[in-house]
Amino acid sequence: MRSSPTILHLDMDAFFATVEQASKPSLRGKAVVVGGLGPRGVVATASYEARVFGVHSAMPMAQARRLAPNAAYLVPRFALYRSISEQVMGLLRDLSPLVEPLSLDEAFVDLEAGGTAWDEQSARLAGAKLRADIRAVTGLTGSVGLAASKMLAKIASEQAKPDGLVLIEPGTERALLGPMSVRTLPGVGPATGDHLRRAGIHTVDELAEAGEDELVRLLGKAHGHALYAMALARDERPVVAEREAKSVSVEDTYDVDIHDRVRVGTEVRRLADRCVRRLRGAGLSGRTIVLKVRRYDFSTLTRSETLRGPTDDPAVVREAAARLLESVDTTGGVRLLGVGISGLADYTQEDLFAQAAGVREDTLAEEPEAAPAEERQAPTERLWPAGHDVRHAAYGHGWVQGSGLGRVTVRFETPHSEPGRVRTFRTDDPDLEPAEPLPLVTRRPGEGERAGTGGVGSTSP
Ligand code: TTP
Ligand code: MG
Ligand code: MG
Repeated sequence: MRSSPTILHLDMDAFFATVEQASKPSLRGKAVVVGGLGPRGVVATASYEARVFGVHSAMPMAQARRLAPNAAYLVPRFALYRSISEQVMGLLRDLSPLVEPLSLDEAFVDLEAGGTAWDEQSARLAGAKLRADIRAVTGLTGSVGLAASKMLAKIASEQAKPDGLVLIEPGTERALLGPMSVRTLPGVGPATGDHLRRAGIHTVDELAEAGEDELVRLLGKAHGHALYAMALARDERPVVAEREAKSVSVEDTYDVDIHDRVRVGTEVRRLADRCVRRLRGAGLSGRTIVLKVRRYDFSTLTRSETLRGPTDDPAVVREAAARLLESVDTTGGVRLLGVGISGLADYTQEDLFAQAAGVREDTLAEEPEAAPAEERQAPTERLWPAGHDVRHAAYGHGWVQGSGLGRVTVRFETPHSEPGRVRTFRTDDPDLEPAEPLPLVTRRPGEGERAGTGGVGSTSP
């Protein structure tokens, strides 16, 4: 392990919610919940003001509404979050060629590889400057962790939240980790956590005391071995610039061509399950399901279907692959079958719309064509998703605060205005139209550094 804290981990604070607060002055300092608003919607994230009431990511929306009835409830605007994410990742790439994004709002950076930092002082300076730059360019706050390994850098940024910077001095790692829950370590999810708890292991110190042999006995060779190393704060994983895998796929070649259509179907199901296992193993989900079929004459076909959101649900992948197979003629026999998933993402929870439409992991099958319930009831009524931007011919730019019963309520304000006032219109008002999000930061020449919007950083509890 390196001897200087030159691995940086950045994670934006309450990312989706902070973006919404930055674009909507009336929501700054207020409880904001972003997520799927359908009957089975879940919370994508909550502003720190809403977290005080116990609202958190992945919680059913209905429960969030009980806990924080007065919060603003908004539908995510992924395109906007993506464009801001690109700005942030651009700033990270200015620090080093070795930037490893983990999700829209999070990445590792190897500062040493970029020549940006080589010791504690230069690392701290680089981290502080990065936070200021992010603030100036996006108007948002992010938290920074600095340490000599990825594991500790990520733990540090968690401790720094919100709107802070924490540096873990090399040599202090074991003392810091010791009393923490085993769940702090990468790769320890709820299942492994339970397993360890039943063996009487709660803290990282207890993990280290159990010893490598015991952990291998409990968790298997690969996992036990890796976890023991983590417990001793040994983490040699390098920062990897690009995620190598743009897709995850599995395939099988058959010694004898398969002619039986039922058998082909069974094989495709098996491959779909294997592919999902691999996908989940990598902590990913994906949007596009690809079926590959090589026929008796070596002609190879691929068919793909793109879902509305990423999934890692075996039932959804199985069904999509089966649908794709329906469109392929296999009468002459097949010699190879493959199932792949591309359009990779870190969060299944991004699949909020599918969840709103009634898709649940492992229980229900995805119906990509099914419209949300509201749409089915009122096919002619225009949809005004809560939180999305609109423009009114007379009143200008605003956002949808709510809609229903043929009415839509709009708050007229922009990222740089005072909190605005609310007006209600008929949903078919010809003066009202959907609009693109406005930039969060306006830069005038020579004024780059004071371009932040000021109120946005008010996320401290
Ligand atoms: P996180 O970085 O995990 O959370 P956060 O940025 O909202 O809050 P924190 O200050 O604790 O970092 O996730 C980044 C974004 O990803 C989040 O704003 C919304 C989205 N997301 C989901 O859609 N579903 C989830 O389950 C999680 C955890 C996040
Ligand atoms: Mg975050
Ligand atoms: Mg994150």
